[in-house]
Amino acid sequence: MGNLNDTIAAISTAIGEAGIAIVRMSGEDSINIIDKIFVSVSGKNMADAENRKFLYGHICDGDKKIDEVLVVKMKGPHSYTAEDIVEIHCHGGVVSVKRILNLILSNGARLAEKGEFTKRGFLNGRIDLTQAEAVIDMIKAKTDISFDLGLNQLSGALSEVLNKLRDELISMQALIVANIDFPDEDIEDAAYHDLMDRSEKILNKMDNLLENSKNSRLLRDGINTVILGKPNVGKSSLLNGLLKYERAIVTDIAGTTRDVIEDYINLDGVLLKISDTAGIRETDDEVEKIGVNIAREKLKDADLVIAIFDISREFDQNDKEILKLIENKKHIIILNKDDLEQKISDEEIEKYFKDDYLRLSVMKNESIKKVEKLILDLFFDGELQISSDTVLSNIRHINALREARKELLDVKESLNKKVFLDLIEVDLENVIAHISEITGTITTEDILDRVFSDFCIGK
Ligand SMILES: Nc1nc2c(ncn2[C@@H]2O[C@H](COP(=O)(O)OP(=O)(O)OP(=O)(O)O)[C@@H](O)[C@H]2O)c(=O)[nH]1
Ligand SMILES: [Mg+2]
Repeated sequence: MGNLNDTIAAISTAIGEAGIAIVRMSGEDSINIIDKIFVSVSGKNMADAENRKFLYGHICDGDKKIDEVLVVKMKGPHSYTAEDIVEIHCHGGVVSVKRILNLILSNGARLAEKGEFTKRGFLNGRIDLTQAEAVIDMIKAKTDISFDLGLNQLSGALSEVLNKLRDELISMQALIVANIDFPDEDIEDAAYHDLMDRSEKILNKMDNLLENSKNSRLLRDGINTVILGKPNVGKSSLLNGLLKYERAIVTDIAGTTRDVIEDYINLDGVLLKISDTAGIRETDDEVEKIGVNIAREKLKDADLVIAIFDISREFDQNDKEILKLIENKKHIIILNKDDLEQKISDEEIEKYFKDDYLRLSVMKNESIKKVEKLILDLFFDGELQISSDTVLSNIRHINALREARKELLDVKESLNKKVFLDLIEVDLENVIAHISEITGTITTEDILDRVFSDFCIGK
């Protein structure tokens, strides 16, 4: 990604018809560039304009007026990127923004890459990496809860928790350094004891964070739900019922759904990312076969599987196969088509499903409500509070903290065995590195690329 000395520009609002749109620039040349292309009605230029106050006028290419605009500057370091920023508020729609952007680019700015404005905020030390990630989380949030998680993270709440952990680890390290090669064995013994105590306390904190992260990850990213069943059991009917509109085609022909159909459902504030799949059965039809394989693939990442069985048909090999597929997955079993004559015997129901099922007809509104309630109960015990200290929700953070925890367990083990302190110090350094990776105190181009490639251009 480009250096920090050049000036970047991008359209920051969504492209399309709208009341207004915003084009912005960041970098040391921003104000020079705007003064070449902006003519204010008051005659003032942007260099002399008051900080954070709009000037009204026109963007002009020589004598030609490009658009009527409002322009504001935000001098660094008190800006989003911590650099000089200029925003041009112009008419919405595609023509105006493109004309203005092109004019800016031909006057020396470079087109910003994805997330580059936020990345500059990070590289210039205004925010840490978790705060930068919070920005994209908020933009992509589909529920109030996931938005609030982002807002909380943006405030630096997570950074504070992690920095504290890091400080505690660093003070352990200081203690080690002070005691390496200490001739007095009693003092050395006390040091091992003290270090053991401290690592236990830190491990507890890590465990709490990881435990809380289970729900918050689901709240942030949504519960990945896959509907599974042999053909014609009512999978697409359930999807439509949950979505409250006819998203998928429903027919009485087995094998209607062939591709995976995905959509989002906001369940009382909880996001459900739901996939309706092709009915699973042995088939010679090549297209259907691909669909069946994709359905099996989908299962791997599922947080929840809703398996549907049709009680108006015989219980067969395909059904057994589906039961096997969901064995080790968090699941809900639906015995569907309760309004029709039952063909599965009571004995079979008892044998294969015990009492782990909902018996209903997905065509009925009240059934859909039952399914919704069961999903929420399964994940949140009916309680949908995110506790105020639940702040770890990003899978990158969770993985790094897991690594840190693993290394700290090794440290504890070594302390127990009274391994030489200088060796323990090396392991401790790794724990600290994993924590620093989360906030971005230590980072690599690779991590940054991954984080910012998720952004849109202009943010
Ligand atoms: N009587 C009755 N019919 C149902 C019920 N649920 C679904 N159906 C019907 O069963 C047929 C199949 O429904 P779909 O929702 O398309 O089933 P599917 O599992 O998605 O089928 P494939 O996509 O072919 O795998 C349709 O004719 C539905 O109207 C139910 O509870 N009762
Ligand atoms: Mg279907």
